[in-house]
Amino acid sequence: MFNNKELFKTVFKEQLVSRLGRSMEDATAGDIYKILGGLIREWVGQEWAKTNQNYRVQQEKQIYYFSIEFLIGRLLGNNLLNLGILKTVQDGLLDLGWDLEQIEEQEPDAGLGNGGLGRLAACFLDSLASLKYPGHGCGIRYKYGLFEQKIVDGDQVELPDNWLQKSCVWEEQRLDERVEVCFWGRVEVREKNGSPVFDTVNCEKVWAVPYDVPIIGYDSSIVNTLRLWSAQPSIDPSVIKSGEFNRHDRFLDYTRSVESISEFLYPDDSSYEGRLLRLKQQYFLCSAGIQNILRSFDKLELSYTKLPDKVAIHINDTHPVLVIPELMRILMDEKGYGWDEAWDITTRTVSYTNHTLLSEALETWPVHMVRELLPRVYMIIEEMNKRFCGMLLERYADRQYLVSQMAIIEHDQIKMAHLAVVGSHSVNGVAELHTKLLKGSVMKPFDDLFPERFNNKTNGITHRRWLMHSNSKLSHLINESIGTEWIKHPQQLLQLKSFKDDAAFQEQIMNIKRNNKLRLAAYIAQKQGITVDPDSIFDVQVKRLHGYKRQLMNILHVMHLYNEIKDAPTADHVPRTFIFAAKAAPGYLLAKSIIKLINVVADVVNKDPEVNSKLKVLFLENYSVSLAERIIPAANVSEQISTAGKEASGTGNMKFMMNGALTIGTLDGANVEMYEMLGDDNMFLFGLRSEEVLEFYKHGGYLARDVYEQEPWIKRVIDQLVVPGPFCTYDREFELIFQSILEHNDEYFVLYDLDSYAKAQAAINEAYLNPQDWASKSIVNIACSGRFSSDGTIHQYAEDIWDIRQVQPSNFV
Ligand code: 26V
Repeated sequence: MFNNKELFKTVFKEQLVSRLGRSMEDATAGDIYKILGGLIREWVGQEWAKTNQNYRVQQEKQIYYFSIEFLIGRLLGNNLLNLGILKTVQDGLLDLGWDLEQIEEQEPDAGLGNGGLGRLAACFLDSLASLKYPGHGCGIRYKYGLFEQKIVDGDQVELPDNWLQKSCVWEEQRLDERVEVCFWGRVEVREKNGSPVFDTVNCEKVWAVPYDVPIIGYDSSIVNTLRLWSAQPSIDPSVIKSGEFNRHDRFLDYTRSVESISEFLYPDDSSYEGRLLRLKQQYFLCSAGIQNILRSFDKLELSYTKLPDKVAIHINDTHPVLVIPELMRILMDEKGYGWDEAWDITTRTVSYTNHTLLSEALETWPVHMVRELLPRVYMIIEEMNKRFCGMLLERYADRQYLVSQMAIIEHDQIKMAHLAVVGSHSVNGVAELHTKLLKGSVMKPFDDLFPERFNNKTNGITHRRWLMHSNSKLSHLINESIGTEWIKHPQQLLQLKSFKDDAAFQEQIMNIKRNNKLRLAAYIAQKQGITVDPDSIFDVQVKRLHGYKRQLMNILHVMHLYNEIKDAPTADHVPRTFIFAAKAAPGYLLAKSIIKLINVVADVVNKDPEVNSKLKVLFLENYSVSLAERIIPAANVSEQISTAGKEASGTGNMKFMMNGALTIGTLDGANVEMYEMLGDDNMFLFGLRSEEVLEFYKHGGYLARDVYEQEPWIKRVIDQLVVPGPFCTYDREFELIFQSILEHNDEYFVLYDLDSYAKAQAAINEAYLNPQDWASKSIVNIACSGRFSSDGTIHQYAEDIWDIRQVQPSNFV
């Protein structure tokens, strides 16, 4: 059935009629998508059941990856690819008059994430299943994903992302596996056999209902599970009896407040209520997930002291860090363990990844909020803090300042990263530089105390989605040249290096790139009515909008190019198309202002006949996984230009590299490791190094105003932000940006690095003028990208942190 086109067509047509009451002639693209999705779900059902049954029977150790974000994007194409039936289905549909790509477009993007952190979780799930590791995701089934972005008059407008509107073909609701999560209430202490017992009474109960999404491995016969929890009202019969909900409006209030828990990803946290809701979400995820894990573990009928032998729990950043006190609570209050034993079990089970050093992104929660919402959990955190500080006091009698510096609770705030480090057995950074900085700065005293806990796991991306699926032509060319080994062993891509000077291969690579550019150009023409030159350099910066990522530096440089062309319209210029896509956090005004600036510059540049054959600027709205899949294969240049030391790793950098784009970048995050492989011949480095940035932060010595005064072209573009002219329609239009540079002294060193950035851009123009040489660099990039497959990363997590093993489906019962 899986690989027989004729059979596929017959079954497909039957299903269309029986399920939708439609004939092939009357079917819409939406119908085709629905039937195809349903068929795949049905086909994987058996393997899904088999995988789960075998995990249980063989008592394999399982890893549960807890994350507040899972940016999985669309699943149809990837599922077909991983099942090995992409071609059969593609051809079958073509016979029936449908183009698979068009059908894939019917699927809403599951945008349950914001950026790299959520996409990493999704890539990891793909690698776990493909490498036959027993690993599952645990997240929240947000009714609305990250907002849908529209650009109206150059401004970002946020609309709700109602991705579930048309129902999701992949998910399976498992009502029978729901669990109850408790909020509020009061803790009562009683004595039992001489020991205190803690009961939380009068709490508000909420059902956590799981929705399971199958995670299909590539040619692995493994189907793991992404379990997403949805909040639903739970009405305790005793509450109904006492007349609590006699009033209809109170019942509605309760229902509303419960449903809001899984309504939005990142609810607005500018108010107290918003902050509280985020905390509720985090505990909801942790409590539901832990209860679920323990319920599965109970089936093994083992002592809980064996939990770390059978279960690994990983927390993706600190959002799910309440798994630590929650596991402690259940082990002590419900399973009867004492503190020390519960602590040993918990810390041996949990591991943690840090994803940022930015102090504003390190989470803290006010004591009073946690104490009220989660009284028993708070008691446990307080006890953790007391014991930890006691230990520190003994150890650092001579350096008491370390105690307050390292405490979990300080100034009535709970520091979630400290809780995570103290309550887990492994803490990892996501690129070598990031881990080094983590150990040397933010976490220095913790690294001194627990050196064995800290380790590095450089991020990775799944080459199945980011090369095989999104750039199938390139993938096929690779197969033709080095065979298909690389698919299971992506490091084998290195063999491509031997083709770097092969003229025929170079031409094929360039042809594929040009086709991808044409495809993107068609999309741009359709969306914005703008024609772009496929022979111009496609220079791309797509990622969250943030000061440290320095989209501002990029657009200031574009303004400079515009000025240069206007000054000398007949001079030679290598044509460039600058492409941006980015969402800004709704409350981040500076970021929104940068989006506006990009759009204003785009409008001016694209409409100016003197300029627009040499320069084009595009801002593509609503950046998402599927848009990334369209843009990245078409890029010639990848902009990875963060202030050194700020980007923990970056994963977009790896995706571009894998698709043959050349990077212009700083020595930041995983760029450093890319550079180690690529060298100066195949990458365009510029700007401050992280040590230099650190030095400036520590000792000062940088004045943005000096650069502004001393470099005329820089002064000119900065002035253009506020003085009416081509980019500024009214006086001081971009004052916020202007001030961030000159009044707040350019926190991210945009002006400092601008000149060296411009020089690196000029070097790119030079290189592009030699197509053979450019193709050769592009080939080396693709060849070296296998190192950044998430398969390698997952093997390292499995061996060094989780201690899990690959299963053999051939041994399955
Ligand atoms: C969060 C926030 C929230 C408050 C305002 C400022 C701010 C800035 C950054 C963040 C990021 C939180 C964590 C995160 O998403 N880190 C990203 O994780 C990726 C996967 O490890 C990594 O590649 C990116 O470099 C890192 O930024």
